[in-house]
Amino acid sequence: FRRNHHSVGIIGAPFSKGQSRDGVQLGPDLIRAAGLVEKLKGQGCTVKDYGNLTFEEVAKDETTGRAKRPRAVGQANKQLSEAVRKIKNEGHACVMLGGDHSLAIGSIHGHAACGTQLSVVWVDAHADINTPLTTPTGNIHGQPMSYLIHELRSKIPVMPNFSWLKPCIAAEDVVYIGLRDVDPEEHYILKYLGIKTFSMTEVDYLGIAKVMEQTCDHIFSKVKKPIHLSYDIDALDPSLAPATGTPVVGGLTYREGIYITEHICQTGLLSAVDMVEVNPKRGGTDNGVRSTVDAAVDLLLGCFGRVREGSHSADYKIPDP
Ligand code: 4U7
Ligand code: MN
Ligand code: MN
Ligand code: MN
Repeated sequence: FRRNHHSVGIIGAPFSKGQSRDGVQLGPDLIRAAGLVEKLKGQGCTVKDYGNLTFEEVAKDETTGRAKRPRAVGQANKQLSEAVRKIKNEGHACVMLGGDHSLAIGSIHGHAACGTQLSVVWVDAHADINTPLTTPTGNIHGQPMSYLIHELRSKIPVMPNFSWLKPCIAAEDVVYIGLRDVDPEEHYILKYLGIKTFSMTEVDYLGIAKVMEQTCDHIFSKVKKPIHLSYDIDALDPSLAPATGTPVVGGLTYREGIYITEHICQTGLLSAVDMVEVNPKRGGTDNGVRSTVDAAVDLLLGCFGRVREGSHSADYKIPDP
């Protein structure tokens, strides 16, 4: 028996200032235009679309430490945190459509603000755990985890528009899947905190089924906590999802990517999902953009009950002639 009555709340965050490439702010509307809401309803979900957040221009947003545009990123994430908290309090599984991955700061913070301790499953080519002092690029989309993890609290400088943010995730409650482009400083942090990681090497060695089994063993080893799935589309191989700002060769196949969502859905504990880093101004061709956006939609459908074997409603009967 499959629980297919997901109630889903969608929030769009057309924000791009966590990195420097134009276009990623178009993600939410593009993913909607590919039929996300209708397709979720078509598989039996109840859906409430909360629309897009609007972000104001921030003047004189100078770099602090090495982090670029901290005021804009801090302000946008504060707004997002409040929106996600509201959607969770209204009883929905929250889908956050980005936008760049700096938005995980507000999305995870707002999710955690509902009180319970969370597990985070981070699917990405990158670890996004640079601190504002280790970042090689200054882009905050490569840093969100460092602001969220309790154990890194003393390593984060004071930043403008970040005073609302308190760390809310324990290092032992995080699992990474799909890593293949990790900076040396990030690698040190991952080892230092003992964070569970499945790089593409482990995906190759174990296969995605064992990776997901071990992911769940890890996050359920103590109590069963709600899951926050943060899905960066660049986890997928660029042959499949080229329309993204920081593609890295050697990524997840479509089937591996979907399997992750099916498995997480089956736990019954999926509570919020981020779908980020879709950028239609990258990726070259129309086909490249379409394949990226379609993959993003399919991953979200997998999160909320779609199974490849097919399904039917409980009261279906074969018509008699
Ligand atoms: B994404 C990078 F240096 N690590 O910090 C950085 F390689 O959200 C890339 O995962 C970050 O796409 C990529 O800028 C951020 C870089
Ligand atoms: Mn990435
Ligand atoms: Mn990312
Ligand atoms: Mn990226």
